[in-house]
Amino acid sequence: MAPPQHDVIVIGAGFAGLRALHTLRSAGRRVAVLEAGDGIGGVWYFNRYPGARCDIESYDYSYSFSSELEQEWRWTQRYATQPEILRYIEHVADRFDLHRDVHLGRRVVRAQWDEAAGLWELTTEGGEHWAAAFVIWAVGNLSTTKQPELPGQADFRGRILHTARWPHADVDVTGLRVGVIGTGSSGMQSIPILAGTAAHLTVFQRTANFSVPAQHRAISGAEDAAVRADYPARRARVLASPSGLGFRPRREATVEVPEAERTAIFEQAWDGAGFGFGLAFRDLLTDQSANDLAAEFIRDKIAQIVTDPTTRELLTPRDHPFGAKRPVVDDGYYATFNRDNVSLIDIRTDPIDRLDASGIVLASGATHALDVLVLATGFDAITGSLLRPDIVGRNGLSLRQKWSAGPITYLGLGTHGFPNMFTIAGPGSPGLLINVLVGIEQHVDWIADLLADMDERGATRVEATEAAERDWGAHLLARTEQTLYPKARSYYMGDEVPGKPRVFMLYTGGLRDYRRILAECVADSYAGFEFDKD
Ligand code: NA7
Repeated sequence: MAPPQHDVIVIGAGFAGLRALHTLRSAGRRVAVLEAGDGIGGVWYFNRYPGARCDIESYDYSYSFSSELEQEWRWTQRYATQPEILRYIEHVADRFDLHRDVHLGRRVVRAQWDEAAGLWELTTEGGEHWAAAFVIWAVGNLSTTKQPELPGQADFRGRILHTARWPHADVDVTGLRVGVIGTGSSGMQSIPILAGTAAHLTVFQRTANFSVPAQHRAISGAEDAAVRADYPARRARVLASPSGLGFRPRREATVEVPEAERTAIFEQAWDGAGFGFGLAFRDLLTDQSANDLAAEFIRDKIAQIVTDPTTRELLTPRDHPFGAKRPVVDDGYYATFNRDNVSLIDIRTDPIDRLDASGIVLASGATHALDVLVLATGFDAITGSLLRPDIVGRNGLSLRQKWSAGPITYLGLGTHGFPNMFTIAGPGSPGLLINVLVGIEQHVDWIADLLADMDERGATRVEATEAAERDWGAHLLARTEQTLYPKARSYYMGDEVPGKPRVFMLYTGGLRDYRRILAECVADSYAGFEFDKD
């Protein structure tokens, strides 16, 4: 076989893959990015549904590696919309000449480690072969979409759209009867907008979810200038914060704060913190009584907003702790249910039985006629896009086999039996529990440093040890047990896909602790990784 033309193949051209390309190429490595989609941007390329926005503030959900980039890009909204984020990604790709190494329309279906050659051999859906010594999976936590089992889809005369595969051309629902299944972020963000033009909107809800107001606003010129002047300090605050959002929770235990003061703190967070509401106090996700107080505060807010008593009760989350399932940051979600053209259907008590020619038929036999059905049903999260391709490591071990009872990693970066393979912001790392942009940049820099260290050692192979990943797994579990996360059915726990192992897949210790752990690993000469030359 001819020698490979690349040192590193990166899978995925979203924020993670593009950052990996830029950083590793700048370090002199030959890098190719293989992307399944027809454009760059990952989730921001695919999730074009109305109302799609980031719920982390724009300045913090942006690359930090270039002060020139920071200074030249002008964010216009506190929470950037999907089109604005995609424009930013395109700008970065142009600015750093990334397109030439990104190969679109290449879905990797197989990756096989060749022990003798010390290479990963990759096969795409189209039958192309690629090879490199290192492979980096930058495939995202929320990229393999979940299509619910809906018998009768072929009979339905209307249109079916998935929020994460939204058409590029505008979808006009003016005067149409629209149904939405799913009330996670995608559903809750799109529902108020669809309600504005649809003749009637019917929301099919399985689980009532907690949501806090986004408080969207445009960024003024003065505010922008102030942020630009303070960028390094802002980045430092982000890195020092537990979730990469730039602010620290209050230190007191929630229950110890007198009621009036506590309510004032929750009010302030409700009015301005957006996603940071969950950090109003440090113990909201670790102490049930603290969580009950936050949950009750939100339930009261819902009661104040929603006028119809039956709808209000259905919208009120009561079956899981606040934040244990990903809460939403919305713009007018609850108030949307006061509109005459919006109705809420509880499919927990009366599940969807099938589609027929005119719409949805429930188990009770009730029917809902629709012209458009929107599936906001989410993803096979965190591991979905890593287990979809057939990844085969040393001695023919497949990743699907190895992870059959849940993902096993060391630091969320490597896994034993799969040499020279890394995952970015994936299982075993803080992943989606922190500002994922920060997690991505941290991982890419860490991998780049590791490869440089290998050059110095004269090593060509690196692999996590079995002992290190066993210890990391035990640590992940111990940290998770200190939290309320296991009390909810959520995609963090694998509950979103029937049959998926029920195990919490991310590191719950927060950004600061995770950064310390990665730094200690480096300081200890990459303890827990084995090299072919030490
Ligand atoms: P989510 O948050 O996983 O939400 C999916 C929603 O769809 C949720 O309400 C689900 O109900 C519902 N769902 C999923 N499958 C079904 C079926 N089969 N029947 C009925 N209802 C169903 O995905 P999103 O796209 O909204 O958001 C993903 C992330 O993007 C979000 O967390 C942010 O990080 C940004 P359930 O709660 O499972 O009962």
